[in-house]
Amino acid sequence: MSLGAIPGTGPNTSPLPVIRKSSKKTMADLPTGRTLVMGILNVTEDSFSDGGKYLSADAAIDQGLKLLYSGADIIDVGGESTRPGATNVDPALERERIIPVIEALVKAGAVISVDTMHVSTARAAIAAGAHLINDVSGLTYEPGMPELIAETGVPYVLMHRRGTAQDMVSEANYQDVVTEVIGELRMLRDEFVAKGVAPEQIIIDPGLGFAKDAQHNWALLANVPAIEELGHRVLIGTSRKRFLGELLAEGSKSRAPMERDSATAATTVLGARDKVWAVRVHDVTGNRDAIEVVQAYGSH
Ligand code: PMM
Repeated sequence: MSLGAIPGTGPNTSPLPVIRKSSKKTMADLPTGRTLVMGILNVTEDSFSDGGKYLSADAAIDQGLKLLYSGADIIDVGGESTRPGATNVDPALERERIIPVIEALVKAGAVISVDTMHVSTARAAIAAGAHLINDVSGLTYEPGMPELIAETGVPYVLMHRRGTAQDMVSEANYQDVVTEVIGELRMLRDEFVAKGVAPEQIIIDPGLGFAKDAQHNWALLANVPAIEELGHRVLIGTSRKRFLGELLAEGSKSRAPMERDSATAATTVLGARDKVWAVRVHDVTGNRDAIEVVQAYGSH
């Protein structure tokens, strides 16, 4: 999509696309009657599905606007890949990648979530106008994160993960994945609340694919209502993940990430029927459509 064709954008007279100010949105402006769609914007070199595509601010802002105009309720901007084996990104480089993108998209009227594990990046992102922090670090969260979330009052996605990107695959050992993940999420939630975070700020995510194999993911997806019993909004992220590629494999050949969107939309239907707060997805249009179907079905 050329930027000139997007309403509210002007000619590219500076190194970044020119975006006219649109009315700023807040979390309170988001719809409440349906599952929300969080569109994924990875400003990274190596994310498994879209790594390297949006590494320049220009390309990232363009893609963010596309997500916005396709109907994303929230745009999740990340500057560090979280896939198994990914190398850590210096928080200064992470900020350099994402802050101009956050500023531009906030100006364009987007609600912005920031996918970061770093307190310094989260602080800078909030100062740049980000509305919520999405932290995938789980049990290995950075010291100071609860205090920052308590101080700023922003919503916070508390996701389950054991270990780090480097060693989480070997941490996928559970006797009873649903009970253990819920227990660990409860413990983390209690730590955050003890440090001053209001329970209403916390959004829970079971962290599909993070220290979990395919069977663990399916078990968690089938038990979303039990996760909701923790008493928080729930976010799920299945989009184009490996367990869907394995499900649709032909022989030993996993289905390619870009060809997993229909299966992703099917998981969105399941989540929306369980009334999850939001789904984190690459294909905004397809998943918004899937949610519309659930809404229509539920109204009869
Ligand atoms: N998955 C990825 C990255 N961030 N955040 C949350 N809250 N939940 C997830 O499941 C999640 C996440 C990995 O996917 P990507 O590399 O396509 O962004």
